[in-house]
Amino acid sequence: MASRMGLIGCLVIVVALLKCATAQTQIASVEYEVGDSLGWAVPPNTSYYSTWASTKTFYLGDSFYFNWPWTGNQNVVPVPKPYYDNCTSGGIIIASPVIYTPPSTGTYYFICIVGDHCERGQKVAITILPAIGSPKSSDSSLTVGAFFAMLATTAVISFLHLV
Ligand SMILES: [Cu+2]
Repeated sequence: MASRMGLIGCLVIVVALLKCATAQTQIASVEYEVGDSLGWAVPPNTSYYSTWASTKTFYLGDSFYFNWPWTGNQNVVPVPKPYYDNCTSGGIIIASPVIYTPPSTGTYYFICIVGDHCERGQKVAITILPAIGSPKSSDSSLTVGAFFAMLATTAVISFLHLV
């Protein structure tokens, strides 16, 4: 009875280690609120959103919450760079607070085309880098996890030889 409990204990450890190895390969995505506490609004200065973006590093899988619950008169328009640079109206207006998850790496541009909001700095450029846990790092973490799982399996086998 005692030996059987020991075997179960070892199997639990093996399963836990394998789960740990799998978890390490998953990408930890972050949801950002664009503009932090200001949300998506006409900012106090024209460099507000570029400063906001420059203080962070964004990875594939991250999402962006454009939040303006307290004032209704905003919108989000994904635009190409020339539109962003010149505050050109055009493209598809996303009219309500939205969470956007860029589908690939690269730079995404968003502006608000209500009145002169874009000219007053309500625009943001978001550069998305390849996800953390790219093949190199996930391979090494998987190897570490797999090594410990193998070690635990060896312990189970040794244990079985003892009984
Ligand atoms: Cu606006």
